[in-house]
Amino acid sequence: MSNHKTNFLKTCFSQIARPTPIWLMRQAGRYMKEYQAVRQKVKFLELCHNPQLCAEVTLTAREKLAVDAAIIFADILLIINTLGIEVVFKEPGGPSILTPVRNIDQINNFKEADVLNDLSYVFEAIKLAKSGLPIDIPLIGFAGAPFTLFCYLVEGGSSNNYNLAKQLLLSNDEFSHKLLNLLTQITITYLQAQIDAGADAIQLFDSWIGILSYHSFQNIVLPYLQKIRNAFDRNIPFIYFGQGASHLYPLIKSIDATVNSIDWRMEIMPAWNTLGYDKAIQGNLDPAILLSNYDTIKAEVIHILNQVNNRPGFIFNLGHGILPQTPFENAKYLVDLVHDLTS
Ligand code: 1CP
Repeated sequence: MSNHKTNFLKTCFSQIARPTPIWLMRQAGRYMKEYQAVRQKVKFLELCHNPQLCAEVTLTAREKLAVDAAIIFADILLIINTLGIEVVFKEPGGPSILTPVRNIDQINNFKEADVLNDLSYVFEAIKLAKSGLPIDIPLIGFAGAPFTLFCYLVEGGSSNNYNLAKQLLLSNDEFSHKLLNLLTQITITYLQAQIDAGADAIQLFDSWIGILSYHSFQNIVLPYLQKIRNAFDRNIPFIYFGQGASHLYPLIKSIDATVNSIDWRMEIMPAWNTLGYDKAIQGNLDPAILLSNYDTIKAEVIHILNQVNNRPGFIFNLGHGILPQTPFENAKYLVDLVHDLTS
C-alpha cells in the first residue's frame, strides 16, 4: 500500500477525509465512448488479455470521471481459465461457459491452477495502471467471491434465478465443498498477487449471494468468505460487495471486511447500523438514477448525504454496476456534485 494516505484509503479506515471519496462500480465500460472505441478494435477477451489496453481503459475512466480510485479492468470470470475452463463473452448475452461444472469427476479433472502464470496479464496490467496513476489515486484490485463464481460455473453463464446452482449447493455437499474450497484457494492467491503487483485495496464481488437463505449462507458459504478475508493483512482495505444481501448483514458483519459495499435496495443508515459503524460503508445510489436528469440525481445524492451526515467512513458509489445506457454527462455530474457538496 502506498504511504500516501488518500481520501479513499483514509475513508476505508474510517478516518476523516474531505471531500467524500467516490468511484463508480464498473466505471470503465460500454457507457463511455472511449471504451466503445477500444472495443471497436478488439473483442472483450482480447482486451482483457492485453495489459496495455487494460491499463489504458482503467486510467481513461478514472481521469474522465475524476473519481478518487481506479479499478483494474478485468473480469471476475477470468480466474476460471486457471482450472482449464473456457469462458466466452457473447455479444449480446454475456458470459458463457462451454462445459458447465455439475459433477465431482469434472472437478477432479480440472487442470492444476497456476494463478501467477495463467493470470500474469492481469498483474502486468496492474503494474502498468499503477505507473500511470497520480500518486494520490489508489488502484483497486478485485475478484469474484466463491459462491458467485460457483453460480456461473454450474449454470454455464448468467441465469435469472441460479436455481440449478442453488440446487447443487443444497443437495450435494461433497461437490459443493470441493468446488468452493478450490475457488477459495485460487481467489486468495489471485488477490494476493494483485496486491503484490501494486493494488492498494481489494474488492470481492458477491453478486448472487442474495439468493441464499440466512441459514444456507451461514452453514455453507460464510466460512469460505472468512477464510479469504483472514488471508489478508488488515492494513490492506478489503471490500466486500454482496448484492441483495440485506437479510445476511448480521452474518456479513462477521467477515470483518474493512469496507462493506451495499446495493441500493435498503437505506444506507439501517444497513450501516447492522454492519457496524466501526467499519466503513460504500454505496448506494441506484444505478437507474443515472438514467434520469440532473435534478433527480441531485435530490437522491442529497438524500444519501443527509443521512450519512458527515460520519467518517463513507465512500460514495453506486449500488451496483453503472448501466450501459447511462449518459456520460450524468455520471460526471454525480462525481462533481458529491465532491462539491462535501468539500
Ligand atoms: O465490453 C463488453 O461488452 C463487456 C462488458 C463487460 C465489462 C466492461 C464484462 C462482461 N465485464 C466487464 C468488466 C468488468 N467486470 C469489470 C471492470 C470494469 C470496471 O469496473 O471499470 C468489473 C469490476 C467486472 C466485474 C463483474 N463481471 C461482475 C461483478 C460485478 C457485478 O456487475 O455484479 C460480474 C457478475 C461479472 C460477470 C460479467 N462479465 C461481463 C458481464 C456482462 C457480466 C455480467 C453478466 C451477468 O449479469 O450475469
